[in-house]
Amino acid sequence: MIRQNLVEALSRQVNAELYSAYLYLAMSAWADRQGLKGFANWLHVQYQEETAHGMHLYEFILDRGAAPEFHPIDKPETEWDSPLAVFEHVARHEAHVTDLINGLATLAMKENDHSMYMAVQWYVNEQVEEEANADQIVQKLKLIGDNGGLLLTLDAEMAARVFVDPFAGAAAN
Ligand code: OFO
Repeated sequence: MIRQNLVEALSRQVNAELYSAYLYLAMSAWADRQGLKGFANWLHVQYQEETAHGMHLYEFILDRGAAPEFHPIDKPETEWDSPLAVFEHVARHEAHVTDLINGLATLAMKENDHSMYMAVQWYVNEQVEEEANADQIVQKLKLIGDNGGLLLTLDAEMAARVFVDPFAGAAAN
């Protein structure tokens, strides 16, 4: 049986992942309204990924025989000054999520819950990729500067991203 403080911490992380999904959806809508359909696509795929991250933890709680908690999802920001401002926000946000994930791993270890610790390790690795992706796009946007042609080239590149369920075929934990 999983301890209640761990159920609470995992439920908070489900909420944080669903907030991430909502934030990326708001960013996707912003990009769409700027005519940057490729950025909108990339951010929409990220919205789908974050939803999968949240649901995987939610299913883990259920698999451990506990009741997930439901908290309100915060309203995300909806306006940014530029694609660079969007991705600087993404980079800050993912660094924050990494802190949350590390906190969960530390808690699981402290409570001697190896199953939760193992489940959280997937997220530890995923955050390395999440932060690297954001930093890479920030770097590209800084190099592009005010060059509209290069921005459209990057937009076309971002249009190619497709959603692949990160947990397809995997057991819930
Ligand atoms: Fe769930 O990885 Fe981003 O936030």
